[in-house]
Amino acid sequence: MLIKKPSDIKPSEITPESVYKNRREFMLDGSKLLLGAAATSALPSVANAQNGDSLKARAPAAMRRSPPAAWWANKFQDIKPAPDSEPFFTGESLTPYEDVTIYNNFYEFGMDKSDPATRSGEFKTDPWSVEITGEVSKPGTYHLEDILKPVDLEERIYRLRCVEAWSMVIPWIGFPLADLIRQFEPTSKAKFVEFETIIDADTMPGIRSRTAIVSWPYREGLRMDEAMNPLTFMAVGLYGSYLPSQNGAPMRLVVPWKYGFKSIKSIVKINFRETQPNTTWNDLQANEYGFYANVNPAVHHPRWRQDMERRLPQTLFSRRVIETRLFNGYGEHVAHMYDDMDLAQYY
Ligand SMILES: Nc1nc2c(c(=O)[nH]1)N[C@H]1C(S)=C(S)[C@@H](COP(=O)(O)O)O[C@H]1N2
Ligand SMILES: [Mo]
Repeated sequence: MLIKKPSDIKPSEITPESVYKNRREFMLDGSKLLLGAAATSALPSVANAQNGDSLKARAPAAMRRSPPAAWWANKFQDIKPAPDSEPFFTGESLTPYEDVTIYNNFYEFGMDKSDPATRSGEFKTDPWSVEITGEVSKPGTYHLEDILKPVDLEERIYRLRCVEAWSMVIPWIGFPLADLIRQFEPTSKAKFVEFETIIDADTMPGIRSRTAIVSWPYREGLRMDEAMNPLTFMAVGLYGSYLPSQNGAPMRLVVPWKYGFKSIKSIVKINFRETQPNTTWNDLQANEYGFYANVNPAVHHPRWRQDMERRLPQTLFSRRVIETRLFNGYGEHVAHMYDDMDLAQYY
């Protein structure tokens, strides 16, 4: 996001024609994607999935993904479907599976939108452990299986708004971050939570790249009340099945009222601290990317309009540009956390 001047932004990021073309290219060259032929051939049924469909009705193609390890299959047998009211559901139509899993930002795999899908085939998500450190009574290194044991999986349909002015509607599978945090019993000194993404140079070509702009690991953070908010979600799946690598497998954060860069992927470390952590994009360019990063049409960004967004998918025939809402439309549930803050100063 950072180093691209407007003149560097690829047409694929701004024109509906190119978005459409990229999708066609993918469909014709599905072999490059490790999704496999089965998933590709079943895409149309998923692309037509509607918000009101049952979880199973949405899932057929995604369901053909094989689990990262055997124990995942059990965990995914019992998923509570999304309710039919806000904020855990939205009446807007879903962004098709193919767009959600091909148009990605995951710089560890490269900077082009299609890189995460085409270059993550070697990425290993099992075994996976998460290190819990800092202000908690139960620090340690935990297997993901053990972290997931006590949590109940549910589906949530959320809007995702990237600071680059595009947005999607995604049916996630996961559990509230609060359910994970409580397991480790934070102390009264825990005022912030810091997250880190894995660094695996062997399987992440973006990390080996000499032109990478991020100093790894990718880091993000939340204030404790934000982390405990019922909307803050840890996703381990989407469209009824296991999370594809390009979307942050095996476990990634989803904070629907903040710009997408807060929703850190493939988490291996969670640190509880008294002070506000440094975060990747804020370190790189503080005037463009704040720590809070609440979606806010009134806070200007030097390179992308923040009062409008392109809702994906777009085709040659429909360029869906809609108004961006304060807190991405979730204000009723989150605005109270910022009552005494100037949102223009703490952007
Ligand atoms: N580790 C890591 N997490 C990341 C990113 C990244 O480059 N690396 N990109 C962020 C950005 S800018 C966005 S918009 C979302 C995109 O999530 P998606 O590809 O699942 O739609 O992931 C976020 N999480
Ligand atoms: Mo983003």
